[in-house]
Amino acid sequence: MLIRRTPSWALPESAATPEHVAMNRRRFMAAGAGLAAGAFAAPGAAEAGLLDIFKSKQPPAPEGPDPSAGLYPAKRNPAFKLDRDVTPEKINLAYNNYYEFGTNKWDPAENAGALRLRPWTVKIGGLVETPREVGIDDLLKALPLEERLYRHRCVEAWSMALPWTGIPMKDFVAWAKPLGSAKYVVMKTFLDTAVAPYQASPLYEWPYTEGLTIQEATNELAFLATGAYGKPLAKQMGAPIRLAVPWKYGFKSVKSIVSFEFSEKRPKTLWQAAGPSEYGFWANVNPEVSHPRWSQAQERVLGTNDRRPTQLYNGYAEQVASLYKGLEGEKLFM
Ligand SMILES: Nc1nc2c(c(=O)[nH]1)N[C@H]1C(S)=C(S)[C@@H](COP(=O)(O)O)O[C@H]1N2
Ligand SMILES: [Mo]
Repeated sequence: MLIRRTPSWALPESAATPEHVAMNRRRFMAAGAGLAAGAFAAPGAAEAGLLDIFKSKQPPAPEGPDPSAGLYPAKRNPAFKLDRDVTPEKINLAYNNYYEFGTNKWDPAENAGALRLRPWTVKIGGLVETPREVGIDDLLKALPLEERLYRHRCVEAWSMALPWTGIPMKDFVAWAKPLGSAKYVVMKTFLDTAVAPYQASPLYEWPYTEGLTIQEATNELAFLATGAYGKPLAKQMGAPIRLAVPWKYGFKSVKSIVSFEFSEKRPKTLWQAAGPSEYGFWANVNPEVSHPRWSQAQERVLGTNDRRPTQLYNGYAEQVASLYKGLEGEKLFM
């Protein structure tokens, strides 16, 4: 029998069940009768079954060296400073939310090896001057990389701090040339159940979908991370390109992006579809607005025994608060 040693920093506050998923388990039970007869006995069984299929069919794909490795480390932009230590890399590599590869924090590190990073094509479409498809290496050549130190605050009330490398999103948006009518940029993760078995799970509307307003996407903080800790991103962290919007709860920072679509319409995100009473479009960090099932007043700082007070907009109010003037009627903090 396999006994997993869980390091102390990985212990969640209350339960072993990832907090995102608890509500979905209930939803699953409620919906259970309507599902394909006998396909899944219970969520636990569904998850175990998906993992078994995955493990028998998908040995980690062998890949050559990352062709973008020479771009790292990139020059650090000194404008972005931390009020705490950087979280050790080994923690960031071992404690992940990437539900395509499983719902336990250690699942993505074990399972994301099946993801193939080349060729990787990014589609840019919708309300743009010229829709196009670009290979990740051409994108990395077209737009200069820089390193930034950012905090990261998950809606589950844990936090990290890390050195991302990537493309300021406002540079990317300028390069994509959206039309004046575009109000949102919608981002999606790849969809391939052969690689990511949990995308066969009926609990969520795949692929993982997120969005920002154009004003948010062109704010100086919005960042498209292609690396971390001075090298290309690890698969479990969302290689080869993921969003980093540190003033919002972590679920906004969509991983392994394959499409950017500029739109007049606000998208329905995966988490909004899964739990509309718990997860919204804006998801700005606010210690005074509790999640329906837990407080957001404090956060566990991974890799330490610290518990810190959470800050409004995760400490980035100076850069982003003005984005929300006139939107006070919206649910900005869920
Ligand atoms: N495609 C995809 N992107 C995702 C997620 C996910 O499950 N799938 N989880 C989100 C959540 S809840 C968090 S906290 C961060 C975690 O990023 P990290 O594992 O690099 O810390 O990724 C976000 N992006
Ligand atoms: Mo999260």
